Amino acid sequence: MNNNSKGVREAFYQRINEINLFPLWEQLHNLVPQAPAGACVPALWRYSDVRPHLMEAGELITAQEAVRRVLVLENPALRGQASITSSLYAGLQLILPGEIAPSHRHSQSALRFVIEGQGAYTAVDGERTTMSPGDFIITPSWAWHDHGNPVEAEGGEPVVWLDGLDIPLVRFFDAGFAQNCDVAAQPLSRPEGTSLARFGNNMLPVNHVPGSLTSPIFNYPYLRTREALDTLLRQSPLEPCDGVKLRYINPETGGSPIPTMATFMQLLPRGFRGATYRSTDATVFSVVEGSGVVVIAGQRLSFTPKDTFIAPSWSSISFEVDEECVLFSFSDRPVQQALGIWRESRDPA
Ligand code: 1HN
Repeated sequence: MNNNSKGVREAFYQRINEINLFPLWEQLHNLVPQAPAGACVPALWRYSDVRPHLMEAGELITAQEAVRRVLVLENPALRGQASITSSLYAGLQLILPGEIAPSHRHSQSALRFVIEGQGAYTAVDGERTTMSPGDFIITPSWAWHDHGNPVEAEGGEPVVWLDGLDIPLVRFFDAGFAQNCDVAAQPLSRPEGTSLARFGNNMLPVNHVPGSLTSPIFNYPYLRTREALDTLLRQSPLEPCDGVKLRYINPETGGSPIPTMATFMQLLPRGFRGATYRSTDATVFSVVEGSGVVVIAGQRLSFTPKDTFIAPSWSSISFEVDEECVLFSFSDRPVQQALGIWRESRDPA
């Protein structure tokens, strides 16, 4: 037997394994794949499947006891990791009339995309905003935040939103901290609407000094977004893959509203047959309006309003819809762009 026979090598590998070493040459192709080859797979959660379980959770535990009453959407290929993609977390959160989800803060940034119900609020750093379906709401890193659903004269209704957090990313860096507030509902220091008036009209207060990486707007109301898409649909050419698609911005920088997550809203017109797109940022979609089919890595997935689905990194994605559809989406794009590794490609229509 010579030095490079299989048995000799295996014996060598076993010996070095004892002291936590392995030979790179056996793994090089996996460590540096020719194209993204993550574990994350395409998946779709029908809201009609999830909602009964979420409402049952509402009978099992209060928001106060749970702190956050959430059913986590876990990628089928990443079970046990609280991850919808390798870098992102998503869950559906329920708050019932009369409940408070107590105030806390953490290094992880969060976004809320309101799915169902009226009358709940979220409070961030001393200001409340009322949540309506389709609103995109931000909780910056290390900002105190609590949620509530005050009982109205009519009794109120359950409110559900999609949470998106950068939990796996922060975990990767082992950089997470968290703290509970002494009071369930944080004290308020500004009337509702202050942030939007100050920062949400393509203007900034004249003496404003930017002090954070996160957008100073913390509720981007659906009504405004929807109106912009509707106008553009009637007045502008369609993009072959995306239809009409806008990205949300931090008005101080023009960059993403949250440093770790980009967010988008797009409108697909009636009868749209989209061209194929791919990008290195695995993307979570939430269906706001309309039903249709999304083809992800060759898999045809039918969607209806309030469903959530994901397109993994570098998987092909295209849309086929008969009725007008509106889709919210988010991804880790700004992180990849900051690192210079983000790529996209658009097939010719
Ligand atoms: C969190 O703070 C919220 O504030 C939701 O609503 C989900 C998941 C993990 C850690 C913190 C919220 C969360 C979370």
